[in-house]
Amino acid sequence: MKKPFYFLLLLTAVFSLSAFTASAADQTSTFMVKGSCGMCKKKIETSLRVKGVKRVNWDKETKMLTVTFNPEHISLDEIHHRVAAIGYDTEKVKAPDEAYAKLDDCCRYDRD
Ligand SMILES: [Cu+2]
Repeated sequence: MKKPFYFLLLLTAVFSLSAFTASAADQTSTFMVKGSCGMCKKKIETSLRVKGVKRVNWDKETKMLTVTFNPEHISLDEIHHRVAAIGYDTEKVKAPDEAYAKLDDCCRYDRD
């Protein structure tokens, strides 16, 4: 009569442990992304609505992007490239000139 109870307890322990390790795999990274307005914020954050990205926030004032992701699904490098692909320079990856040229006037941030 006690056996099934212990088995259930063990099962619960195993499940909660695996849930814990899954979330422990997530990484959070903060880096600079150039941009200017609220529309930039929307576009930058939308470009990262992909599998593996759990949370994303770009701060218009500080130009810092904070992203929480699961490296098993997406790499930090890929995250930089996704943002650069739509016209925004990141700390590591410069946006292609064609993508920058396509930005609306209000989104044209100062480029070095
Ligand atoms: Cu903008």
